[in-house]
Amino acid sequence: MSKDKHTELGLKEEDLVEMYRCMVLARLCDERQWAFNRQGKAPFVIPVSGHEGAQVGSAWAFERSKDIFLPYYRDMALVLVCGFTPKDIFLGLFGKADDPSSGGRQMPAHWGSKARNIITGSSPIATQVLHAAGIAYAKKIKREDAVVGTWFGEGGTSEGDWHGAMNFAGIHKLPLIFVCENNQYAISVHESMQVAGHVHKRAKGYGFPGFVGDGNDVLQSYKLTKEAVDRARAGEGPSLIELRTYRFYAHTSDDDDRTYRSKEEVEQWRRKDPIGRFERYLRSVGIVDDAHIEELRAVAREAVVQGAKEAQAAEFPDPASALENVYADTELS
Ligand SMILES: Cc1ncc(C[n+]2csc(CCOP(=O)(O)OP(=O)(O)O)c2C)c(N)n1
Ligand SMILES: [Mg+2]
Repeated sequence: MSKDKHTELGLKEEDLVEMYRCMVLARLCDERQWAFNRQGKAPFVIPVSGHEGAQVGSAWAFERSKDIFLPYYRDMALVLVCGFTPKDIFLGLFGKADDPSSGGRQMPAHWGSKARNIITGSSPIATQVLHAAGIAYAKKIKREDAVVGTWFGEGGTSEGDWHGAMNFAGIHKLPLIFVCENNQYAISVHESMQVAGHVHKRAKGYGFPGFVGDGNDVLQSYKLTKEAVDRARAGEGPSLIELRTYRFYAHTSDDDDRTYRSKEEVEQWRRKDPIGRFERYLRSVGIVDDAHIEELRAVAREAVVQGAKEAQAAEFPDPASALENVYADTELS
């Protein structure tokens, strides 16, 4: 009898259930944050829905205790894998004092957490990719057993920073994995007007391998990334993984996607929902049934409702502390 797909990948039942839980949590947090935005309670939302398979699959390939994560703003499901809780997500959304990313100083979705090896990013796209190359270089020089992962959209690959990091990684054979969540749009700009050729093929020009996979298939996203992480840990250098996916909502709460894509196109991609697909796989191998799915979803819903409630009740930062961790402490004469 042939083995199940996940067994071949070395994933246990507990892994799959936890991966599914993170995907569902991200989706529910996303829906909740949109509701807060529409109620006027959250000024700015960056949605994750549609990207959960690519994010959870790729993040799962890393070792959370020692590897380093440099995500971009859309990576809510990724940071949930790294240990963020729904409460953490909402603390950031509301800019509360206990927001783990910046204590309410950054825009929402600029993820960071020293305790979870997540390096906070800046708003200019692809800057985190350069930071990742620098960190991977330091890890290599210090001979530390750590692989660095950085995530970005296909729009980010048009930036000079991205190419500089790719070149540097290729020269120094860095333990660095570049993960592109290609959702085919950079705000309103379609991939056809953004990317000449194909993202994954660019790796060859920098002397290391590039791969493309279905980002709405969490297990395929895991497989490609895990193979890349294993190569990096064995000293074989960087890889570029392009995961093809789609975002279900507008770019942010400040965008109106009806002006550049059709309802039919969105509907067509919703039918390839990574959560539904994973659920069907889990059922097909007998890991979950209707009752189990309902129970998992109910627990996730409760965690989101409770996390949002606690974050709403939490304190804002003290205005007197506004400059803390923003500027260095200097003596004013
Ligand atoms: C250097 C820079 N240019 C422009 C912007 C404005 N901007 C923010 S997100 C974005 C689109 C990025 O698209 P992509 O990299 O494909 O990621 P996605 O949002 O689709 O996940 C742009 C142009 C920016 N933040 N930084
Ligand atoms: Mg994009």
